[in-house]
Amino acid sequence: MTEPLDLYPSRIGGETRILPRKEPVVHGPRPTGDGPLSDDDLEHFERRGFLALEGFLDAEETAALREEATALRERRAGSEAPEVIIEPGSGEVRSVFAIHRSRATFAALARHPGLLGAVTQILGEPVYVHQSRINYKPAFRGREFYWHSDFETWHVEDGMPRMRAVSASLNLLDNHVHNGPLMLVPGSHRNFVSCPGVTPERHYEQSLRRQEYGVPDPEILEGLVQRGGIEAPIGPPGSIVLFDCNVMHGSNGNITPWPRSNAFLVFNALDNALVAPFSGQPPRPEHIASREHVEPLEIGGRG
Ligand code: 6CS
Ligand code: FE
Repeated sequence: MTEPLDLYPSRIGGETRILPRKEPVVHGPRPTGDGPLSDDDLEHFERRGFLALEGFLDAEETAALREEATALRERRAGSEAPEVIIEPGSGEVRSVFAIHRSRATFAALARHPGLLGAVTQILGEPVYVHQSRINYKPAFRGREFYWHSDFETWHVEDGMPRMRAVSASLNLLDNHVHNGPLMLVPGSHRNFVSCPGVTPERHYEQSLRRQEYGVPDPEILEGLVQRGGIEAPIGPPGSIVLFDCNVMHGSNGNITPWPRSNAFLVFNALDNALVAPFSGQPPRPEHIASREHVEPLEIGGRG
């Protein structure tokens, strides 16, 4: 069988390069048929690479997820489980992965009519969960997530062929200007930043704590920000940000008394399922990148 073509070579030992995006951003039909997103919403997502929706979930729905996330962190504190990522420099829980598989409430969230409906409008075909996690960004000790494109990592380290995935970041607690909200560079999704260097073996054991490979050079980042600026969609619990897999984003550390805990679900188009990692290295574990659990999601269903 011929090797799938690497449409976005990165970390192949060369210099940083900027490559044009080869895929549409919104794949679904326009004018849109039925679905939670309006044509304006889809145009906004297409132009900027993300869409912030306040009050996406009501207080009761959000409280149930927040309680689940709190209980999960308390149960997992000090855990050696591979799904649990500990903050560098402290014993605090930084992230817990694969929550859509371990917790029924988050499995249901992946099938929430408003969320799955919106993602399906954007991707234009059945989707499955590529990755899920809670980033707790704990009070006082929540460390930063340096600038990166998720797709660059998912392409190189997970073998995601094309830019046909969407992330949803749900605020479980208040995201405000002080406690390290998600920052995105509008319009940065239109170009692929091919990164220098070569991926170290088992890179995820380091990168999920502090990412040093697959990050743009300062000059590149400066250019992207000069063109698009930086936006940090703040909002109360229940707010959600849908963002394209290739939009440049990151978040600052949190030294405030207020944790910034967000749940992330990553939806990948079924026909964009993972192939062999383009890094040539062994695939990352299932709890970081779904290879076996790729059942297409049905609204409200079990699928
Ligand atoms: O490597 C990954 O898949 C993870 N890394 C970051 C910084 N964002 C996406 C994802 O959680
Ligand atoms: Fe990310």
